Amino acid sequence: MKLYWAPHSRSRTALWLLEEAGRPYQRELIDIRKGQQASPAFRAINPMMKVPALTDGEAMVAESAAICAYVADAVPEAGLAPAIGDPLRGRYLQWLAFAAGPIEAAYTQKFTTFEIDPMTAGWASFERVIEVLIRALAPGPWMLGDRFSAADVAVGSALDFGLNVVGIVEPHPVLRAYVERCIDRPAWKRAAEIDATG
Ligand SMILES: N[C@@H](CCC(=O)N[C@@H](CS)C(=O)NCC(=O)O)C(=O)O
Repeated sequence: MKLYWAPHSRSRTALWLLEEAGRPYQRELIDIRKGQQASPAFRAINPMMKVPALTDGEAMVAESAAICAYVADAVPEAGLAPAIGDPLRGRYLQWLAFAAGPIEAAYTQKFTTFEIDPMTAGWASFERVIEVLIRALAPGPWMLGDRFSAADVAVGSALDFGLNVVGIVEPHPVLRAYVERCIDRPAWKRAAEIDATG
């Protein structure tokens, strides 16, 4: 597998997942500050011209949550995804999609402060998204209870960003403790080191 990435970007989520998976992978830097995401070669991999993106032989996948799902399924021995048929698979897919959809949209609403009827907005509201996460994480330690999964990589990355990077999420004790558990994982630390040093 090869990860196309840029430091200090959403690539961190994919890096963390690949480090959790533990299978050797290659990295190719796409310098988004120099516009390399617009090259024809990279556009063929991700027409959105955004990192991260991943190739695996002839397979191509972009979007952080999809990369999490792809790698978790590709490396089953890492135990990052409940198997098809496992009842936990439902909530697992839900939280992966929740990171990509409602959390991203809620953050955008918070940044830009636009008003929208919660019944119309697919994410309802920033407040409801955060409340749902607090309730889901209260039993802990992970989104699926005792079981760590790729959904934690997607949700944990988003919550770290909201709490620690931009500070738009209030430091509720449940959320803070969850992010601390994420940050404490060896794979997180390796990803952070790669992100910092290239
Ligand atoms: N929905 C995408 C968003 C990826 C994204 O926005 N990447 C940013 C960096 S954080 C990027 O590549 N920006 C470069 C550009 O838009 O030119 C995902 O979750 O992977």
